[in-house]
Amino acid sequence: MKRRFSHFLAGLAAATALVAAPAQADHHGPTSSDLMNDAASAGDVLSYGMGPWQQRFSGLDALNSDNVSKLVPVFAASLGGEKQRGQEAQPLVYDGTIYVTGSYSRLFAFDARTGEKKWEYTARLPDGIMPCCDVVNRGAAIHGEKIIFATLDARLIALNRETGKVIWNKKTADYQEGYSATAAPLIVKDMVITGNSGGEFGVVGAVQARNVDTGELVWERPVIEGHMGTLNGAPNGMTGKLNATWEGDLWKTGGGATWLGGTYDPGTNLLYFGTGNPAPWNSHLRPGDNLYTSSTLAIDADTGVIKWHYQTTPHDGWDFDGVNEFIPFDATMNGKPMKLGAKADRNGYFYVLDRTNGKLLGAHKFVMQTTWADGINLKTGRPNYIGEGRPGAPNGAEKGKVVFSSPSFLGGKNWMPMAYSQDTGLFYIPSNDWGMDIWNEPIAYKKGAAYLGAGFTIKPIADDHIGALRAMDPKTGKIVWEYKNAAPLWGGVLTTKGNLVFTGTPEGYLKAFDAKTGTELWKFQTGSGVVGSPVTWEQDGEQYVAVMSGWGGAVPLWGGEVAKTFKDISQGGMLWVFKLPK
Ligand SMILES: [Ca+2]
Ligand SMILES: [Ca+2]
Repeated sequence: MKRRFSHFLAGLAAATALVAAPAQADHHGPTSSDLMNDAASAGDVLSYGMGPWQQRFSGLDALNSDNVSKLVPVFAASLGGEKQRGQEAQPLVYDGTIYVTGSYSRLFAFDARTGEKKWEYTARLPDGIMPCCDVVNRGAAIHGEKIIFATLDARLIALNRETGKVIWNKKTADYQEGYSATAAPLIVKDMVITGNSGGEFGVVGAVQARNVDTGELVWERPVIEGHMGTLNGAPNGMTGKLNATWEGDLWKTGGGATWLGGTYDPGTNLLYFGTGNPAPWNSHLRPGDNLYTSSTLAIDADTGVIKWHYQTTPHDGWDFDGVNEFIPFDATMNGKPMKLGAKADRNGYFYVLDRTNGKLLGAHKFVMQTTWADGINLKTGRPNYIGEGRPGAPNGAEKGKVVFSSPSFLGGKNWMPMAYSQDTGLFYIPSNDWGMDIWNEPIAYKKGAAYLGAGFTIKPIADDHIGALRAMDPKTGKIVWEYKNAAPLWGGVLTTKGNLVFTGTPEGYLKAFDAKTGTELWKFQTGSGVVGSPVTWEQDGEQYVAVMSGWGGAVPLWGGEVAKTFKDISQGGMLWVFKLPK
């Protein structure tokens, strides 16, 4: 009853919550309808992104811009061992327990009041795993008595959330072909929905829906045209049209990894998944738009059928990928209330679409520089490409013409999720200003080997910053405020009704900003770089904030000159929890 009582305390959607949660829910754990209600239930954090829209907005305001300067730690809990590296997870909070995934495919349960460890699960990983961009994991999903997470060898594992014992353990793809998995699963209608990683190895991006109780496959939708989908074990139609935008057999190793997972809109019953780069990176080897890479796909949650697509970077030649999260929001545009969705793409543009049909309504640059395109044509939906911005074709064994490109392939924004405030109507985008020298090389596909056909060196483009947290007005495309950070930002964002925006920095700080003005109001040094996503909830009548600390991710591995500048940041692996003093 405690959890439901907190609905009343928060004064949020109390009636809906009582109807949605059956009497036995407290005993067995959250139901699918509890998960749909996660944004309104202030006493827990049940899902990645805090609700199916993943706006990362909390209606709590006990902690606010007037008192956040007094915020202090309650406890810190170590993930221990020698396994550190990037800690990109978002914590979940339910029934007095904080669940957090760690690097190297680990899952921990901590007492939410004391920080004491309840249990720990470490997946046994084979030697040959091929994660491109650090041994990270971004979070788990709760359903009933289960907690579910993906592992670096491309498996999904469901554990009993009280004991940490395995309930089911399923292979989703073959890690020896280059598949891996790092995203938090999404639970919709008693199905666990996941994407896959491995776009640098010529895998085929796909979305899978599995029965949450058994782990059995319900449907699968490959995202590269020519491949067949399945539903309940039977063929369910080809994705796109064979060879329409791919030549020959290239679609068989076409990439498009759906490595970040997706969002869900109960109103339209659509899943929104971003798809990654076409493979190989060398675009001269694969003429055409290469659908559906570097796109947002709207997928029917019941059948896995693609309802619409919008491709942000047709014929991607820079690993701009396009996997970034698509966040549903409702707003009035041109005098009309509309069902919208927004995406801050790695290519440096912020897109606003009609989420019912994929129609492009706005596209705005959110970074300092885009050398590859001079705007997006709102009529055709296509970028105005700058010809000299594309790296040249190799000449025989010689590498092609080197071009300077901005953003770098690590993106105007990478995996780290933005937040949307229903109060300010602004998106808070964790972005980066940087470029790269990039060139193409010959390459042939070889199973389980890197399939790039390109080389690169990442470089700064500004004297005073790489990272920039930007408040974007989705109606006008105006940057309302920005906070500049020396190191590249690589952590998620949280915003609250208390007029607050939280995010972490590689320099080790968790910071709080005024949501309207961007004034920095509070910071705390966590001892290692913060690349996780903060959350907030209400517990025992007080508002808590939690975040993971632990520097890593793609920047230290692939960041070139930028990585050298920040090589002295200490590693870590710590859950930090904060509240106001009594
Ligand atoms: Ca909640
Ligand atoms: Ca990629």
